[in-house]
Amino acid sequence: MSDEINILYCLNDAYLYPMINMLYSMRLYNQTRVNVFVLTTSFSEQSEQKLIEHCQKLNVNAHIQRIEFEAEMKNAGHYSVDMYLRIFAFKYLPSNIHKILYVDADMLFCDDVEKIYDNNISNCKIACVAEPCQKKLKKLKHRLGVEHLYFNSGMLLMNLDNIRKGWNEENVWNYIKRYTPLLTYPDQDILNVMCKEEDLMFLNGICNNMIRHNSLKNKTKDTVLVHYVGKKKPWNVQFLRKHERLFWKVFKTTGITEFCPMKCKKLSGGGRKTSSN
Ligand SMILES: [Mn+2]
Repeated sequence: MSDEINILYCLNDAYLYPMINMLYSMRLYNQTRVNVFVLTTSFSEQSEQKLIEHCQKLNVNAHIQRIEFEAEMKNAGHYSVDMYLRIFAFKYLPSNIHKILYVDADMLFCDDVEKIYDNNISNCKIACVAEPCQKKLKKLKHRLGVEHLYFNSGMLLMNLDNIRKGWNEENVWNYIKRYTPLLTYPDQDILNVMCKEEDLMFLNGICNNMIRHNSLKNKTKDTVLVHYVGKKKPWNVQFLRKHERLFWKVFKTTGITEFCPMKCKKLSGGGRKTSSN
């Protein structure tokens, strides 16, 4: 068991409510001291207030850090620059933070966060979950020269000390500049390129159970973290599948009334670029 848990989000206003909901889901299974760090380029005052208010209710310490981050990088589709911030976590987070769990905001806890957090990562930089279909990624991996299992970057348990020893800002930028023309999933590809086999520890798929709205797959019973991958999220689909109904079941407990599926549908249809893939 840990004395305290550090959790990192990198996002913008569009993912405020899913993130708050995720913290509520975390508290259903865990009462340990939690520090939540938010790295953002564009969080509004209003979002900040809202987040702090809910973190107080949940007994979570919130640290919001606004980052000036102008990058000449591929900013494709529904991706935002905020998601790149996770790669620079080692630089922006205080040096007394040694271990942190980065999570996308399009996820929900279905079990105790410590089942992920308590993994011993002293000998690696990042613990993560491999994408379930490596065959489909063969070409992409070949193009990028990735030899290890291609991992999903939605959940990254980071050993920040080991990362600080191995990476620096300049070499990350060099990777980004060099690989930008080849990227499909921008920040995820970069992380896969930067990490070598020995930097990684692969965790069980239940630690990042990726489910697409259109797939027939369902959440496995022992899932710790469900990940709503793809563009269709529980808040912008017309019909909810079983694992998506879970999102709204938890949401009812937040007491938030200003976020509903229809409103969000408008929001995501407005051309706004959001974080999290
Ligand atoms: Mn995601």
